[in-house]
Amino acid sequence: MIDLYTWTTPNGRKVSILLEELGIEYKSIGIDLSKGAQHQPEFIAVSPNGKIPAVHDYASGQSIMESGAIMLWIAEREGRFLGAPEDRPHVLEWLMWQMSAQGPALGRIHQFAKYGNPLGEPAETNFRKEGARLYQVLDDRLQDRDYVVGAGRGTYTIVDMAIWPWVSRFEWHQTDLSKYPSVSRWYKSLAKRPAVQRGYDQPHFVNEIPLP
Ligand SMILES: N[C@@H](CCC(=O)N[C@@H](CS)C(=O)NCC(=O)O)C(=O)O
Repeated sequence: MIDLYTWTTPNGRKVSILLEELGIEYKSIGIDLSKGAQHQPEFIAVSPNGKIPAVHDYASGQSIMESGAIMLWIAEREGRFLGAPEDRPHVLEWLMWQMSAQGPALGRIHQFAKYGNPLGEPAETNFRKEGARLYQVLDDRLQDRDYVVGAGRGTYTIVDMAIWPWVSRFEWHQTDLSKYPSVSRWYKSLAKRPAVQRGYDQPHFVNEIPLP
């Protein structure tokens, strides 16, 4: 049994999608970011950085924060969604790409494009350019594959589960997915997975998965 501390955001949904795909028993605990629940001492005890997602695992008695670390840890323990052994370097490289580049870059665009907190020029233009560049990197990678990592057309791994929830915010970062046909194909295909749909609705339903 796992407690998942989460909210209706891309980083939280990465982990709920993995738990749903694995069919592991878990309980979603909503940390309402708009009410400052992430700063409460009881949450900081689980997630010292004060951000969701975090999990507490009853089997080992351990708590862990940081979505990428949580995904690797759980997938390794279950021995699933990591691809073949030879895919390991690429699971790591694309997971780190998501954590260090795609997520933070798109999150910065949300600040001015969705929340209306102006960053001014040239910062806004530069952030938009970087977002577009990262979409193109992903589109190139997916051109002749169904999943980001793995031989041939690829294998469904935690990498897809980590990247997908950020793409699902394409309207927030004002990205026209038709400019990235391979990303669009991959995104729509994953959106049909029942586990992705259930994971998207954690810790509660907000909206249907947006489709381009
Ligand atoms: N690198 C962290 C980022 C986590 C993160 O930024 N979480 C956001 C929600 S998506 C959050 O908790 N924000 C609350 C705050 O910044 O106060 C991860 O991937 O887990």
